Amino acid sequence: MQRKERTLWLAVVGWMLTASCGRADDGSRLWLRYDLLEEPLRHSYQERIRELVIPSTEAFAAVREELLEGLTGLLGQTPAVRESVSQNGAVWVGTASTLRTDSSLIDLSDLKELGEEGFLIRSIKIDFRDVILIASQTERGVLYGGFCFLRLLQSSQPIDNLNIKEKPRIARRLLNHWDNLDGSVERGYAGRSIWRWQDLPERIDPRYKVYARANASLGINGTVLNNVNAQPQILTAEYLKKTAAIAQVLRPYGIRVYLSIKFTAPMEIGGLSTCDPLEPAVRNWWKEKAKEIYTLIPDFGGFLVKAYSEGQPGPQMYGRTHADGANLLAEALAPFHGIVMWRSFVYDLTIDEDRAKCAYLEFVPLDGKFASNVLVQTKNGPIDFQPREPINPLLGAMPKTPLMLELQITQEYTGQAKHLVYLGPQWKEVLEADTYAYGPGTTVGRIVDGSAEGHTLSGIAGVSGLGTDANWTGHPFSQANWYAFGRLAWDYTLSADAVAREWIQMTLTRDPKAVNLIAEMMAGSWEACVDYMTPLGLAHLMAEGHHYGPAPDYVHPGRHDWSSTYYHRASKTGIGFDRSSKGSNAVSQYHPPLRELLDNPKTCPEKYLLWFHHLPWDWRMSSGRTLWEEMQVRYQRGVEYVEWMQRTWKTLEGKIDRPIFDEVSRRLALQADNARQWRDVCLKYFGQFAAASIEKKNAQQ
Ligand code: BDP
Repeated sequence: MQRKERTLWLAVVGWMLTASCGRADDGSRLWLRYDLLEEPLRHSYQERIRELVIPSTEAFAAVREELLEGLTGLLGQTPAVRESVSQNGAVWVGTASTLRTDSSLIDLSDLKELGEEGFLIRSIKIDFRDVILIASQTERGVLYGGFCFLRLLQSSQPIDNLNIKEKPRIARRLLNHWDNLDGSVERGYAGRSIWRWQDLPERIDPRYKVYARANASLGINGTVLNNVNAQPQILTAEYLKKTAAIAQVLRPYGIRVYLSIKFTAPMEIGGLSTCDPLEPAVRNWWKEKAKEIYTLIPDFGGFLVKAYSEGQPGPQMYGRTHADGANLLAEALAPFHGIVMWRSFVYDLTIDEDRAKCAYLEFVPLDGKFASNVLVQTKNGPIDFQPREPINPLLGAMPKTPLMLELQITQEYTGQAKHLVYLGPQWKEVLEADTYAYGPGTTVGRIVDGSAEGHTLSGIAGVSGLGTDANWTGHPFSQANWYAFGRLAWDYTLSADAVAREWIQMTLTRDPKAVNLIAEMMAGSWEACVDYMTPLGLAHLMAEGHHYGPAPDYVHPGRHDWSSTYYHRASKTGIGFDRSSKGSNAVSQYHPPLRELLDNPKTCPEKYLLWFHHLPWDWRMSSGRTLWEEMQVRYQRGVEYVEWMQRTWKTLEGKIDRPIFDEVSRRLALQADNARQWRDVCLKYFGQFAAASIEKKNAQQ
């Protein structure tokens, strides 16, 4: 063989080997890998999916393309595309209007109740032929139905007798990017911003479309492109053109763009001398700006605002309130049906010494004062995305205002992209938590979806942290958090475990044993992180600035609420922040009987114990151990869980694509080191106080 031929031959053999072992995956395809299914599953699906009946119009282009790509990949053959059912095994896709013109044989009476985004997937017979119907009132609903159908195949579900009806519980399901215009990402751990502002609007990165598909596959229908610590330039004509170019790629996938705005924009880019929300010139500026935006982006979603918080400007500069500020923007957006998402993440300690109380004290008096197109966007807990927090007391305390829930997908305080921490269980804990606002059963989910208070406007946001890394999220398992956020935003009654299993099968492996093991790893990974970082209701022990490693002794030179010691208050007498009625009385911000439950250290759930109480080191826990012993057990338990994940993952060698397997192995090793470090640093630090207290007690005896 000639040298050239030999090289070619080797290349072909190499390609065949890779193809036969499955594609070496770098994670870039996310859960949209449509690799060939195994037999006999594939064959059974092929029988049911011989042809795809779908309109050839532009409105159906996205779902048509996705179904064709998905089915071809999974089944190894391309279904025939037709305009009407011609054989057994048809998948018939359409909206109420396209389906009705085709046949009067199908009953579409229940489509209306599914709203604009809902869909049904149903096994029916047409002229004795087996047909799978995917239908909705709108093309967007059909797209969601199409993705749902593909998910069934990707996760090996039976498709014989389908009768699925779904509609989202929450209306606005958004990602929040904390991306800066220079390409950096605040709290992003997966490379640079995916938005290539310098290339826009001329050059459209192909990843925008993958992003749109991935989000649409989950039902995410909006995205805030830029950081809440906003730069005013985003509202200049130049950047609005760039934004419009992104909007154009996302539109066919039902995703609207929104922008974070800076309150001083009228001064910084508009040349005004004030940004007082009651000033006519300011109101006019925003109105004109809204017109300009909607001329370029007719379906623009609205504004997200961080005001008067952590150095951001706000209406308070002019003695005005959050409501005055929000209503100024709401007035400008209203003619175009845009909304304002005004954040409640504020902690002005002149209002109260206890940071956890501040937002409630500022916002509750404003209930009823916000315009009807304003949502108050509220983090799940009262402080700031700690590994675990009790629910934010604002949830259930502003009946006249729709509250949008803000969760953090990017793992700022949970090991960033280095730790395997599946946040599905955290979000379930939040969404299922009972606020008791209108009696038992008033869960956070029911506040957020609007049902408890009768709001039609409802929303949920996840801070994304996505970046230019090939796998989008840095840690391959952080993809699962993006996935889980989207699925729970659509339907928060899904179980975290079910969602994890879908993701595993679509992304990593369909081997049932491997799926079980990985699901088990994921299930306890968040609780483990809580254990090795901040067990028993502790919070904010992370190093200042990067928020990664442990620094329980940290004291900020200027702000005590940025010091670890402010949060844990460890001393010889005990540990914890007394927020009971004898302390800061933050418990009073919760509804009874939750208030009383939290107020009493004997009934306060132990997971929140030190959040609400300052207790002596020998406080007796339900386990019979002292508080100090329990802390040691928890820190150790967290470490052991990570070491167990490491061992378990090793047993999966050969079952997971090599690059992903290696990447996860490396990161688990680092996580185990980090967990041990967290345990050792925290126990050593707290141990000094515990030991001193024990010595003192012994001396007294
Ligand atoms: C904190 C982050 C900070 C954000 C802030 C926010 O550390 O970078 O700007 O939240 O939500 O978690 O505004």
